[in-house]
Amino acid sequence: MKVILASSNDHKVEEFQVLFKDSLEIEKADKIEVIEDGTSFFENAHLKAKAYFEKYKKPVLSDDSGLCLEAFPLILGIHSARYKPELASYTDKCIALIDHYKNEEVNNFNSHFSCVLCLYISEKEVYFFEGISEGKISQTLRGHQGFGYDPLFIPTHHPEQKSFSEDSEWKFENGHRAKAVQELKKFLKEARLS
Ligand code: ITT
Repeated sequence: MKVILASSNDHKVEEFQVLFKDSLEIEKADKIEVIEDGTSFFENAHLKAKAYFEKYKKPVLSDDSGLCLEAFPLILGIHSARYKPELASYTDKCIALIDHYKNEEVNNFNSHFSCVLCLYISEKEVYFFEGISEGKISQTLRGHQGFGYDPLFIPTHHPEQKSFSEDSEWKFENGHRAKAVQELKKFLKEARLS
């Protein structure tokens, strides 16, 4: 099956191209500005997929994702892309987050990444798949691979406790996006759509 990827984040596109190597054919589309005012990753993934479907009238795959902090549930989560817009780079945003933990004297570094995919085949065929990575927020920036908040995130199950940015290969195979994609692939196989 061929799907339009409803994302303007090149890093996500790159992960999807690897993850769907032998199942879905991913087509990039011109960016559509979507107001992500849903109250969950599911609602925002749905809003993005619907907007692209209405324009292109073809099956669409969207991704809404983010980093959820146990100690500060309102800071990132579904707002992850909009944290401190005055800071130009994700390096600066990550440093600001580390400082936030220090300033608030909070030692609960538990967190998780969530990724929700929405496969919008038609108005009546809309499916969701979720993947979660559990981990901790690092107190220093670690590594140079990946994107976004990867340098801050140490996944619980990494055998050497490397951050996503120190081992993006591990992330590609075991991360939240990979898990959501596995669910989607299972669905495609069962529905004989792959
Ligand atoms: P699209 O909506 O066009 O797909 P976006 O970057 O705006 O692109 P989101 O609305 O889903 O995507 O924002 C999620 C933000 O959370 C994203 O910009 C990153 O900063 C962060 N994020 C999501 N997944 C991540 C990952 O795997 N690693 C690091 N940061 C991630």
